[in-house]
Amino acid sequence: MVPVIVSIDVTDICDTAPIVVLTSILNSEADDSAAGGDGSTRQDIQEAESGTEDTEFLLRAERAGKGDGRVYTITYSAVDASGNETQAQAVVEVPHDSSDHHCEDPDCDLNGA
Ligand SMILES: [Ca+2]
Ligand SMILES: [Ca+2]
Repeated sequence: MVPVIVSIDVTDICDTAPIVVLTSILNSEADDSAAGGDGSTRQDIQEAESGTEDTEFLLRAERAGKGDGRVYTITYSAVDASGNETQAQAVVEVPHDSSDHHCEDPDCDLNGA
């Protein structure tokens, strides 16, 4: 498992401390693919508590052998004192070919692979 620490920068004109919570972490592949090639492991996302300001969790650096790489999509939502809500996402990629792992997004600093 690879520890992931998310850095969140949230600002609001009126509210100095908007509430930020982890909404979801989605895995683009099955937890344990029937097709094999992904290690027959389950619980590929661990220690993540949705609904809380959780910025530290574990992601498994594996992907299906016949896939084109795995993507974990991490979504946070922020709500200000007026009830205005916005969401932001970050992605962690597990590329199919480990000899070519990099982040496509220049602003992305999350690459658990
Ligand atoms: Ca698995
Ligand atoms: Ca956590």
